[in-house]
Amino acid sequence: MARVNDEAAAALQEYADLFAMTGGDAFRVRSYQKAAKAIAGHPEDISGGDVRSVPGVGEAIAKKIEEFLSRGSFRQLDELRGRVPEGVRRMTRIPSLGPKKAIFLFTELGIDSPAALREAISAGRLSGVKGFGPRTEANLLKGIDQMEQAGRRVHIGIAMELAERVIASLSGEGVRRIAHAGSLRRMKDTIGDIDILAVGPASLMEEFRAMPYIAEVIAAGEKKTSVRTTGGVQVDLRLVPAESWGAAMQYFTGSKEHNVRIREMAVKKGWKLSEYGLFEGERVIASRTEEEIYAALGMPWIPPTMREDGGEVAAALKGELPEVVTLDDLKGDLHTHTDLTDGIASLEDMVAAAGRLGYAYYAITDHAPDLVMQRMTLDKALAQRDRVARLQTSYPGMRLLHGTELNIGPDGTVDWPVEVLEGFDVTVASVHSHFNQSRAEMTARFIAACENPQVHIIGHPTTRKLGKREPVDADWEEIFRCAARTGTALEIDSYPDRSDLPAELVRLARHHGVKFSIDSDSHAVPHLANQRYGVGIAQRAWLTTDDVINTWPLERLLAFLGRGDG
Ligand code: DGT
Ligand code: CA
Ligand code: CA
Ligand code: ZN
Repeated sequence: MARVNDEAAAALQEYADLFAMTGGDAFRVRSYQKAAKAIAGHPEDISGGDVRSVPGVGEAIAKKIEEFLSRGSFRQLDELRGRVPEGVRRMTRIPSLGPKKAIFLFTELGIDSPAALREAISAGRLSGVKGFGPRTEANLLKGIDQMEQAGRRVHIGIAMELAERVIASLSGEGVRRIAHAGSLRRMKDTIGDIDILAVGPASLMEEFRAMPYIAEVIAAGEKKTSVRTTGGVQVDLRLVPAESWGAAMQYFTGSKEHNVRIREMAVKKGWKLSEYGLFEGERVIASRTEEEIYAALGMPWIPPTMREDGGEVAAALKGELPEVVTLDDLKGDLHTHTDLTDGIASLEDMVAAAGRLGYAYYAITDHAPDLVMQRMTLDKALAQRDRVARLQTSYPGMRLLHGTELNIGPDGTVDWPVEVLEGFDVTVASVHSHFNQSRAEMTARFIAACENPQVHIIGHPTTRKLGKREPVDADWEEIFRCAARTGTALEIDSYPDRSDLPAELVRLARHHGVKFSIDSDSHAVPHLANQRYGVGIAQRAWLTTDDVINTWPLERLLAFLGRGDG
């Protein structure tokens, strides 16, 4: 994935925020935001070509980006950064506090950071200030807590891209092995710090400390160096002896609870297990590969995603580890968008990218009319269906499915009538508003959606956004029972800040007999690759191909969707 695009997009987005905060013209703010989105989603590296070829990037924005590419910032951004302190910018990331209010608090009351805002609220300095009633104050305090918690962990998308960048930057001559371990290898949806192991020369540590992405060296030793990156994430790099590679990977992959369980077994045999190997006294029993270590303890190799002390060791000892679903097993994607609604790539570009992934089927599911911002109409949907049919002739090996992402209203109804819905090959129905309904109302809402025969998949079910929005409150077991009974699949939305359903709920749902769809929810070409995160969730929940409808051959999938003869 094009890293420089993300950085340029982030700078432009920051500029848009600052521009809005300082009273800039709303139309121009929109155009910066749109260009930032387009640059982030652009499949080619913008440093290689002309940024003017990105849709939505005109001359003025192109100049800013070119300056950014040459020196890491641009004049107008520097100027606004000078006017708005860093702490005030962090205040805008408090959920429920917009840029306008943040700048108001700064200019009127001198509040210049989230911590200062918390103090001001506690000291009652905001009482009587227009627009800041007791309820708003309570929401702000909650938002500050949420932000601080989120600041300590990052979602897997950020961590994985950073780990790949670090590994690429260190993979020079003399480095014989380098890989990530820890919670990232176990594919947890949030990551505390990134653990990287390497076999290489001692000079690698020095090289690492000099990398441009490093903001602070926390600890520098011969065996381990810990740093904080410019993005605020901690990375631990460990040099390990070549002959201990397997033992080190096993140890530092964790989880701690899984390792405790494994070590107990070694102890029972009178052996010792450490990051250097499995030993009987001084004698090495196994150390080079993870496979040898697990084998010596009487088990097959356990996939990292299952190493959570959730029964995997007992299952492995009995030879009953399930064969969990892998990325290669996916035959298609059932939830994707185009520029007809809020995607940024055309239908043709999205389908071409799906074709390159070798999919057997691919669904286009733009939003239905309820989300008024998207300006969808039946005419547009039908015109898109014609385009899909024409495009199909160019993809003999990949079945294009014309679908839609429906909006589940507060009462559980969806935004097109039955006769329209029958015309789609596949429908995903999701909640996009009214997140604060009571548990009973929310449960009834999902159950109504599942009971609708024209709803095939419930999209991003909890609607959480990591670090931004809590999951909705609902009786999930009740909903899972209903989904199993009605043959409604639940989505594993692979977009990393959603990661929704989360693994614990997937595991619970599976016990009720629910089927799942691992979808990318792509809004741009590079997002298609996010499927790997959804597969991580599925593995953490022990799903096999039988549980995941988009690993099935086309015929079986169509039968499940009630579109069998199509
Ligand atoms: P995180 O960073 O909070 O997302 O989670 P992890 O699992 O990456 O935890 P971390 O970075 O503290 O340690 C990486 C792995 O190293 C951990 O999963 C297991 C192993 N490890 C670290 N400290 C200990 C320990 O004191 N005992 C054992 N058995 N294993 C440890
Ligand atoms: Ca870690
Ligand atoms: Ca660590
Ligand atoms: Zn959605």
